[in-house]
Amino acid sequence: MRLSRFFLPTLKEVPAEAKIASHQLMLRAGMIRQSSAGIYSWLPLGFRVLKKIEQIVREEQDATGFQEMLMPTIQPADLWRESGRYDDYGKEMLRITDRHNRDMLYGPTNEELITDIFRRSVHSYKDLPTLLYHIQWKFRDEVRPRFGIMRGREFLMKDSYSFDLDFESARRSYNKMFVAYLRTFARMGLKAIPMRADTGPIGGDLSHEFIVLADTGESEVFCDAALLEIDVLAETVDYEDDLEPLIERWTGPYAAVDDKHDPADFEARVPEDRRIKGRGIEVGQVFYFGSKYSKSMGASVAGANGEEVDVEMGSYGIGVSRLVGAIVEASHDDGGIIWPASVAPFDIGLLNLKAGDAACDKAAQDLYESLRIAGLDVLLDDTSERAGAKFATMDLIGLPKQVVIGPRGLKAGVVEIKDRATGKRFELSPEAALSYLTA
Ligand code: P5A
Repeated sequence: MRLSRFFLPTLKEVPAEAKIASHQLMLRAGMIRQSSAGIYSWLPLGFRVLKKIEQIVREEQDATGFQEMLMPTIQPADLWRESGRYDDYGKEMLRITDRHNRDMLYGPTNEELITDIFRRSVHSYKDLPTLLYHIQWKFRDEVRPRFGIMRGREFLMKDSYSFDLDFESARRSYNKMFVAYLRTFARMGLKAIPMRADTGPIGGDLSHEFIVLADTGESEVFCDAALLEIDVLAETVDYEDDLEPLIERWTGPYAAVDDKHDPADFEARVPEDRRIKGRGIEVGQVFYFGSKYSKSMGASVAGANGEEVDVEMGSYGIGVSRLVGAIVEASHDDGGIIWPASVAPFDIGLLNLKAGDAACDKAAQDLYESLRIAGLDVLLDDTSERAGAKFATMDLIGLPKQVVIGPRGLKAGVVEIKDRATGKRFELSPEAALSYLTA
């Protein structure tokens, strides 16, 4: 992509309405624009990151045996009357009346809709477990939408649902998802801490929130530093044998607690030099709620002996759009965003410091083509801005690697490579730069 044609409306000033770094940087980097309170448009740079995150989430769901589908944003109120949540949900639910005067709503979550699909199609224990998910926009009329897309009213969620025959297999589904979440966040360069949680309006009696440490986060977390040392991506998980010990490591003696639980207990069991107390952002939450919805909505199957059994359910959410903000919050400096490579909107920013100069244009064009042929996503700054402005923009939008091509370097036969995260710079010949970047 050429920067001269890329829609990237960056801002020089820090927007006054943005109180935290991620919101400021996402506005300044031309990633999002507010359309009304808590409702945002995703501009091309932001949309690229959102899609990258969504894809990582999708891959880990698929690998865990959940199947992707797509449910609508608009739901009939009657289903929510069946579960009893239509009145419970209160003002947070956006209620809509269609032209036939039917009560509809913009879904804040999908337990009712998925249970309706399930009960109409699955009738035998032989079809369990049924494991489904979708990635769809939700609407919650939050009292205080704030921090940009972090607490929006419209937001993108991945929500999964499991239907099992009994408690044991339902717990297995829960545990599998638990590990999938650890892997998902680790792939985005995040250390997410699972914490026992209240179930709120979703209901049920077992729940964990996944919290990313950040000073501006809304949740309080106490955790053992030993948890952050575990490398979940290096763990090989054989679901049958390794799941329980792995879960035990995260939820057992090292487990995090929040202020609703017992900080004294935390101090009793975690040595002082390993105590992490801080704030964090909730990027996901998992729930086991047994037969809460299956009972009220009549989702049962015939068991092995022919008796009708209410199915055991769980639901599992990830804030896909919130994750964009959480990653920026966790990874930035004074110059701007520092994208982990796995979610970066482009792999490489290629700066032509003297667009219009024949040698610079040719060197930039050649390297651009070669990198693209090697499968890398490159943003080529071919504009005639001054060098200082080009550097500032590249730092702001945070691409992991920068390659700088200028007339002086070219005379010496080199280009400069800069690593955005470490700030380290070094020079290489264009050919060596190509092999370095494609290695
Ligand atoms: C689990 C999936 C649920 O709704 N039902 C289906 C369950 N859980 S949840 O915790 O309420 O939401 C899941 C994740 O969505 C993100 N989230 C938000 N993101 C941005 N703005 C909001 N207003 C918002 N509300 C929830 C969070 O990451 C949450 O963990």
